[in-house]
Amino acid sequence: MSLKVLRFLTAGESHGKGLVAIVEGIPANLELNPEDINRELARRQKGYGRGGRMKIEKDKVEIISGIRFGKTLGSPIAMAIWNRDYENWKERMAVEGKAPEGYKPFTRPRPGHADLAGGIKYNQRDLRNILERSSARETAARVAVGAICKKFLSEFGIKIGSYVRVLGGYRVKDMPLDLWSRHLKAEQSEVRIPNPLEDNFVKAIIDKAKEKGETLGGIIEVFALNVPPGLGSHIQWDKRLDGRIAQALMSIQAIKGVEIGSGFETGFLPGSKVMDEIGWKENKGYFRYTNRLGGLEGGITNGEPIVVKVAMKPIPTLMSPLRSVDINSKEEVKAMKERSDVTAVPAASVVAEAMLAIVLADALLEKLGGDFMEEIKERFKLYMEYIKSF
Ligand code: EPS
Repeated sequence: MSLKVLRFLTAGESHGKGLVAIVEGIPANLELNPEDINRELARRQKGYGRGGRMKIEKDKVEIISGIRFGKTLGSPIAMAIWNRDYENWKERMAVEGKAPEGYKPFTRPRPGHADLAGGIKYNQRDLRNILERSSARETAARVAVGAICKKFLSEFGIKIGSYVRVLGGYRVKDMPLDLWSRHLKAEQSEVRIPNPLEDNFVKAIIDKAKEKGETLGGIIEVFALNVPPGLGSHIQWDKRLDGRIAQALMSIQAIKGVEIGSGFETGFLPGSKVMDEIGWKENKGYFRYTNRLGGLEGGITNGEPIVVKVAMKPIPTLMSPLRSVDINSKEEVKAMKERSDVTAVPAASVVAEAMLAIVLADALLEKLGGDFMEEIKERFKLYMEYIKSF
């Protein structure tokens, strides 16, 4: 399944020259400057429990095309994020020539990473050739694309946020806060949780895992506010927005579960405890008394916040490695280890925002059509008036 109006591709290896993204379909005359993108890239780099790499990188975007004098042109936007670490990998990642003297290919695949499956698929006996692209470093490029989509959505009052609910098996205490306040609190937290009192506790869990050579996963909640009803459609499987959101989020490295609204819990409840009753008020129009279905019914937005939970597995690179097999000798060995993160759940939270922003920008453009911001805004205004009168 792909996007309907927007298109984007990323390229780049983790320790190669850099990451590249091309996004097509962003309308003309959207105000955009590199700072809008760099802010998001910096957010992705944060998070307690990351390894040494984030001390090396200071991710900044270089815009190559599609923007002139601070406004989009409607043409493809090409972006590059250069890897600082490439300096240390130049010989080992060279485009031409041969591997340097003494270079040892990577032959001990890590369970849980793409190493072995990818090696078999692409006939690569140096599994680094798989690792380099499967690494979550690629998510920097997605965040750059997501930043543009967020900027586009903000022109229509649509806001996207996230926070961490579970990290390393610890369920953060539920806060009596609205979604946006949770997001704002998480922005202040090194582990992106909405309760600052628990920051040190969660950090201690990460420290302990690090001591043991372990890694940690978690559960993130990502949401979108002020999304108008009527995005997506019930009429065909690939038009359903819930499916499109799930696919986009599931495609993030290490994500193993996506749940919309109360998701799996709905299987344990009777219908009366699952459906969101409908109300209407003069100043508000239609509304729901609850939002258990996460803002989506029949694959269509219903005007309530879109709320999605995302489960991330622990990072597969373990400093106390698990059993594996050397692909040359076929002997039992311990899996390869190299610098990695203890947890990247807080960073994945920012990546999830980006992917949700991309899908929603696509769905809004699908709904409204148009090539430049002024006409799209006019159409949005008319559409919102129509909804009020319905
Ligand atoms: C990442 C960069 C990587 C890892 C991480 C994500 O850098 P390096 O491999 O040089 O340490 O920190 O990737 C993984 C955990 C993984 O399994 O691939 C980044 O920029 O987010």
